[in-house]
Amino acid sequence: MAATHFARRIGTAVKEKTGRKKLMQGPWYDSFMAAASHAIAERLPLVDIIVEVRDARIPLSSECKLLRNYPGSLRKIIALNKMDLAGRSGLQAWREYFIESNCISCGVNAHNKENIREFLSLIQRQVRELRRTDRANYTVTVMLIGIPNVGKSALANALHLVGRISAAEKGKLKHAIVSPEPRETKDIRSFKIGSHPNIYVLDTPSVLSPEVPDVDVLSKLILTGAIGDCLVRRKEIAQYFLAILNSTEQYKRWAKLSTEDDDDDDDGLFFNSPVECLSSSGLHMKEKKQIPMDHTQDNIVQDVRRTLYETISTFEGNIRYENEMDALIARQFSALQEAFHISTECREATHDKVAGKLLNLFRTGRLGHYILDHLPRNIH
Ligand SMILES: Nc1nc2c(ncn2[C@@H]2O[C@H](COP(=O)(O)OP(=O)(O)OP(=O)(O)O)[C@@H](O)[C@H]2O)c(=O)[nH]1
Ligand SMILES: [Mg+2]
Repeated sequence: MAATHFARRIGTAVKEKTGRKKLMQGPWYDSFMAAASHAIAERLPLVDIIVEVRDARIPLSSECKLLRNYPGSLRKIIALNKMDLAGRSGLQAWREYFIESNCISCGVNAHNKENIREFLSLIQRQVRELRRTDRANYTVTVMLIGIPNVGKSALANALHLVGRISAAEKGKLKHAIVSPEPRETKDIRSFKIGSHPNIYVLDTPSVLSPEVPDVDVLSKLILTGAIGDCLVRRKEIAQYFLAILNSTEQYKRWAKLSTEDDDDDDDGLFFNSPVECLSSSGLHMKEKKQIPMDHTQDNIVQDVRRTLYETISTFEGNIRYENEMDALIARQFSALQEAFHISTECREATHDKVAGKLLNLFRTGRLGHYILDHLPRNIH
């Protein structure tokens, strides 16, 4: 697949960087991450429930290697967060995959109140299950663990907000810092999410294996924002995204835009107004700002979608060949410059702006739903 070629380019760029600095491990694995991994690993045996938070768009690539020694058990839940960006229907097969792998999993959207209630119920069920033999009223701890930027802090806040109300908790509402940039959380912090028994959720700093993963996984981690954009030029990341988009059927859903308004957005993401969102139900201004809202005007997003549809559908080359995919992507960059109303500067600066805006639209779900990992073949 031609997207692999673009993934390889990203991998080569990262490897060149690590090679130049003579690093034996990924540049993300600094002394802080090493210390955080150590602190989390030490506490793991002491917590009652482990929630491995993964990005629903990459259910396998966002696995937290630190938890490999904690296979499926009553104690572990895999939360596929950012479900709104992956699409509910696409996640069903993954839920079945995790059931076959004896793992408890669930799709979550940290910004959706109803979803958080369901997730909290799942945690409470597991707590009850674990305590069936032990009725002592001890404090239950639930640790959220995962690679950077998967939404651990957003989930901690949301569970605290919802759980605290149902537990009639009078204590002060706490906030974990949530940010679109990876590696924001620096400490392990606890948030009360239930009473009788007292349940505390622990938000943790992100952990990523020191080994540089294969280029396929690496490029997905960069595209979804788990690894910061600074390792590779944004243009290369956007080219990789376009190669994926051009190879899928997603663009066909925008055919109507060539003639009329789009009305088939099933999760309301197009108009950038998350439905039944926690932001509209009690979050402070500070938190509202933390929900990644792309500020591109709706009519520009329409133009971008239309442009993408038209460039793909009128392209006569065979995008299975790398050079032809390259040609299509080059054409798309020029057309998108117009769609985004970017004035012409030097070519590189213009391309960088187009790339930044395009990645923002992808990462906030305004260019459709994507699950970038493939289900392992032996699973039906
Ligand atoms: N669309 C969407 N965005 C989400 C969701 N959960 C979190 N986010 C966004 O993802 C970004 C990262 O969220 P955080 O909660 O800071 O992620 P984290 O895992 O704590 O990241 P670090 O602590 O920095 O490693 C923020 O911009 C969040 O608003 C979700 O369910 N859907
Ligand atoms: Mg965090």
